[in-house]
Amino acid sequence: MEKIEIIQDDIAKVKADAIVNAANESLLGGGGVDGAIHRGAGPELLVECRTLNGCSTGDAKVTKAYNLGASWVIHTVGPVWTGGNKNEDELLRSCYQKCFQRASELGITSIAFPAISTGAYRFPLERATCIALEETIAALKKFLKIQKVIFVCFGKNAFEAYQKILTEKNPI
Ligand code: AR6
Repeated sequence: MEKIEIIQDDIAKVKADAIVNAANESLLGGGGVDGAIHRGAGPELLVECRTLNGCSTGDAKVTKAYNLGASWVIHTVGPVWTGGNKNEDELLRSCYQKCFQRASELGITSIAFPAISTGAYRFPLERATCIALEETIAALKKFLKIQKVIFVCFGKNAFEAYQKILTEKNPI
């Protein structure tokens, strides 16, 4: 799976056609990835976000990326982890599916993801990473135009979890 790259960085610094934002349903900004993306993009991003009427959990909406090193931001809203009985797995799966669908509609070739829901929303990291990689492997078979998927990890823990699980899902 040479189309999948795992790096340790700040997602707001990554160059890709689209950067995925781990947003909330208001789409009006927040902390973590959302804060870094809004700071990096500049205030025009919030102006555009205000026109979108929010976003449901598990869905994804597109804006321009303004001052970021990307053409587009795909805002998705991950589920808040409340123990696993509130459809959290399927909602997180849906985030990745919708992001790839939007990427395909945009006709882009590269996309960078953060570890959606694993920060403020407390989704267990390894469980979320399995979902992220399963959906990515499926999407790369479906959307042949996408050449590069970059997972941007914040810290060594996430980086090592992604590397381990990618090797398990794709043993060669
Ligand atoms: N670059 C890459 N990864 C990051 C960065 C960064 N700059 N900052 C944090 N992470 P989170 P969520 C990692 O909380 O769990 C916001 O307030 C972080 O270590 O950004 O989906 C929104 O507005 C974690 O592994 O997103 C929502 O209200 C992962 O990115 C809420 O947080 C996601 O952490 C969404 O929570």
